[in-house]
This record gives sequence, structure tokens and C-alpha cells, in this order.
Amino acid sequence: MTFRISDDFVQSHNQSRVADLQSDFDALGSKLARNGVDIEALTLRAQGFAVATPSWGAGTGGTRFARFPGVGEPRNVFEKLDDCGTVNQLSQATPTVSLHFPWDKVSDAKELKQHADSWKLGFDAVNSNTFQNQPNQAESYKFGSLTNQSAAVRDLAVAHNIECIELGKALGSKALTVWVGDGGNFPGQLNLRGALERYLDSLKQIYQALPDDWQVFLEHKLFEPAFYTTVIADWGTSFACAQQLGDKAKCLVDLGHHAPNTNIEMIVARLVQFGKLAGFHFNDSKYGDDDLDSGSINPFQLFLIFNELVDAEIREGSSFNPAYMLDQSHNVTDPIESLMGSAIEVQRAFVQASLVDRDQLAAYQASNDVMMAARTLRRAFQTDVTPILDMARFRSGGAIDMINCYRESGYRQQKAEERPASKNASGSGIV
Ligand code: LRH
Ligand code: MN
Ligand code: MN
Repeated sequence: MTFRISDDFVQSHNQSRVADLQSDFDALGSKLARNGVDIEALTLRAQGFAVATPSWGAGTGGTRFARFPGVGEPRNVFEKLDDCGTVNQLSQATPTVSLHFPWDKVSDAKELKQHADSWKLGFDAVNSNTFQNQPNQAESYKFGSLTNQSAAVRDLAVAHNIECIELGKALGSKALTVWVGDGGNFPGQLNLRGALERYLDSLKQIYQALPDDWQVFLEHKLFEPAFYTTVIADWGTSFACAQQLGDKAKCLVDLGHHAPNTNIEMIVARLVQFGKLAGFHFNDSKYGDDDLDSGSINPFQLFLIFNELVDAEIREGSSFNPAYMLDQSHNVTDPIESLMGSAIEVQRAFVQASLVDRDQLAAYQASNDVMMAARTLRRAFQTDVTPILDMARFRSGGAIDMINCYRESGYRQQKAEERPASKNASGSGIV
């Protein structure tokens, strides 16, 4: 049995912090009560919040220039689950993991599921990978995968996606996320319409293989690795393809996959309105697909996205259930710390957006009181809901002070001994 932080350790770490938390919580409770907000209801809501961790985020990422691995990195999918389980144990906000094939090598799905069960972890959407060649692969994805000019290459990419569905079925996943980097670097390289036609042909075959209760999430991205034209570059293309494919196809929004200054919350509102929002890959960015920790650069944008999501929840009711996943690359921090912190930042945006006084906002909008409408949003955003987040975690059995609890537990040092560095240590694989 490998090292796990004991629940007793977490609770004893909480002991010296709980009195301060209670008084901060009470103070915030009185403040919110003056505005008719019940802190207990909000705390329960926070406890119900969940975002999936990406298995590939458990290892140190890297850039195309270098990767600087940390100590005790997970070497296989079992060890990645151990780290994701630890993130959930302390944060109590990440009960599922999103796997990526074939980065995650699964030879025995039953054994992996049992391992996940031992952490009380489930599996969110599985991701396919046709953006790089695997050793001894019969055909090359150099000039595209699902959109390649060669039928043999497209067949290989389709077959891989269908294998991902099969593996996901054995693990209890309910969705396949498809992101392809297909595109071109030069004007003239591709017939723009032809490439999208081939994409749709391939996707139709994958769609056919979906079980009744499954969905396929189409993930768009503006550019990279293709630098001139990308086949699924924007939400419009993604939406049109999802429409063509059918009800099980929806559009996944990765926050880093848009042109700078794009109004992502408006895209979210549009996709919700037309029933095509699949969910999210949360991260943050300054310049491009930076895969930085959620909320680390632009927390207001994250809040505004959740403002749309809370509005959608009210309008659509319980049928509204987008998939929330993190998709980050941790190059200079301990991935476990980044994942815990990011999960809580997404949860923070969710709670802040839940604080918006929607009747008041609607009234200001109806009377064109722009200043007061904007202030209504800002008031919610500027409320420090940290005591709610900390209390939610504490009541669910997590750590009030996650990062210090993690550091003091010695988890990483234990893993450094258990997991001596190997050449196979897996980060994102994109190095
Ligand atoms: C592409 C992407 C996509 C991949 C992941 C590793 O940039 O966001 O979701 O599967 O990164
Ligand atoms: Mn992504
Ligand atoms: Mn990305």
C-alpha cells in the first residue's frame, strides 16, 4: 500500500483553524443576511460543486522548449489517480477524473476502476489523442488525423476514438471529448471546405459508436499546432458541426482556446440558449493557450462565465448539467497544489455568481440603469466568499488550509521515495 494522507491527519490539521473559520463564517453570515442571503444554503450549494481533474495535469507539464520534472511525479495512470484522489481528499471539489488516451495506458479497466473506487473517484469525459503519433503507428498524423487527405489515416483516427469510447464505457464515463489540432501552416495547404467535410465524415462514424446515454464534446481551438488555419477553430464551426451531428454532440469551451479579448461569457450564453453547451476545460491565460491555473489571471472573466451558468441553471432547471473539467499545465508549481487551488477558484466563481441578486439585476436591466446593473454584478464579485469555501470543505471532510495541510503531510516527499524518477514519467506528453 502506498502512502495516503490519513483523514485523522487532515482533521487534526483543521483543529487549530476551525475557531477562526467559524468566526469569519459567522461575520460573513451576518453581512449576507442583511441582504437576505442564507449562508447555510450557499454553503450547501458550494458543497455540491464539482469539477473534474485532468489526469494529464497530475504530472509536470512543459513547453516545447523544456520540461522540468518535479520529484515524485506519477509514472502511470494508477499513480495519477492517487494524486487526483489526494486533490479531492483535501479540496472535496474534484470527485471525478478526465482520462486521456493513450497517455493513460489502461490494460485492465476493471482494476483501474477498483483503484478509482478506493479513492471514491469516478470518471468524467475521456479524451482522444490524434494530435501526435504513437510509437510504431501505421500511419502518420503529420498532415492531420480526422481530416487527413488519406482515408487510411482518417480510419486510424476514427478507430482510436471508438477505442476511447469502449474504454470509457468500461470505466463508467459518459462522454468523449474530441480535440484535433488538424489544420495548415500555409495558405493553399488545405482546401478549407474540404477539410471540414472530411472532419464531419469522420465525426459521423464516431457519433455512430456512441452509446445512447453518451455525448461527444467537440472542442475548438483558435490555433496551435496549426498556425495559419485550424479546422475547428471557433465556436461557430463547432456549433455548426454539433448541429449536423445530432443531439448527442455538443460544444466544449476551453477558456484558453479563443482569440485575445474574446467575450467568452457571451459564447457561453449563446451555446446555452441553443442547447449546445457541453461543458468546460477551465484554465487561465494571458496570451494564448497558456493553460495557467484557473482564476490566476482573470478571475472576473471566470465570474462572468459563472454568472451565465447560474442564469442558465435558473432558466433550464435540473436538465442543465454541463461538464466541468480543469485542463491545465503546471510547469513551475507542484501539480497537486495547482489543481487544488484551481478547483477552489472555479468553486469561488460559482459561489460568487450565486450571490448575484437576479431580481434586482433584471429590474436595473429593464429600466436601463446601467450603472446599478453593473454594480449589482460587481458587488457579488467583490464579496470575499472564502469562509464559505473553507467551511464547505471542512464540513465535507477536506482541509481548511489545503496547501499547508498537503505540505505538512509530507505527501510529495513520500512519493519521491515511492516513485523514483523514470524516463517514462508522464507529464502532458507535449514537450
Ligand atoms: C488542446 C487541449 C485539448 C487536449 C489537451 C491536452 O490544447 O486543450 O483539450 O486534449 O489540451
Ligand atoms: Mn482543452
Ligand atoms: Mn488547450
